[in-house]
Amino acid sequence: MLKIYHVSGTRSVRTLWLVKELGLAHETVAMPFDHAVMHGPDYLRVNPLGKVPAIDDDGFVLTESGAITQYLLAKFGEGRLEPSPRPQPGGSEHGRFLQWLHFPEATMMGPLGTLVRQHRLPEDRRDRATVDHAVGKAGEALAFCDLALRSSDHILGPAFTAADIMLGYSLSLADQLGLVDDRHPSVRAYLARLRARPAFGEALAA
Ligand SMILES: N[C@@H](CCC(=O)N[C@@H](CS)C(=O)NCC(=O)O)C(=O)O
Repeated sequence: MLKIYHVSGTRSVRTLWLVKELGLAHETVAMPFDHAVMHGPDYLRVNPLGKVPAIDDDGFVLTESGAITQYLLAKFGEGRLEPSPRPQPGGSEHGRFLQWLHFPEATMMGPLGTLVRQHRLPEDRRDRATVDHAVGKAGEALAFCDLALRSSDHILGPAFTAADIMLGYSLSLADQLGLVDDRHPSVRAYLARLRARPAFGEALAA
């Protein structure tokens, strides 16, 4: 049975959302967002970095939400949640799919993570220059997404794909941080479309 190590509200939402969209049988191993648990001996045996998500697929352990997404699609997807026709590795459609699978983690989550950490600090301990820089970088990423979403319902066209799962989690976090506003009408409409998907709601509630 595919095991998914999950902490509510974190990047493991992406993995739960994906398996729910694909209808894959799985067991969710839920943990609290507690350093003592995530960096305790039991979980460090699964992921020596103490981070989620991690999956255990019949003894094969894999980390990194983007890699997990590609692995599960390749193993169980049969072309579902990929652009159609299924893009050939080495072709431009595949390249564009990879760009939008990885941009959300590689470019967006850095500044968003900085802002989450700064917001957790008492106001007098926040570093204004760090916050301003992260808000600026997140703003650039949001403007890029808004432009890309102006002409289509989903990030790669009319159809929902796994790239929307990777991106939707990051944009939802940006929204929680108050960064999505009137400058991002296409992102707002896109988030409303994604939030209407039962699998996203279930993953967020888990
Ligand atoms: N690039 C990794 C990042 C994983 C990550 O940083 N996860 C956070 C939760 S959103 C975490 O486990 N933090 C706990 C820690 O670093 O101790 C991925 O996409 O899976």
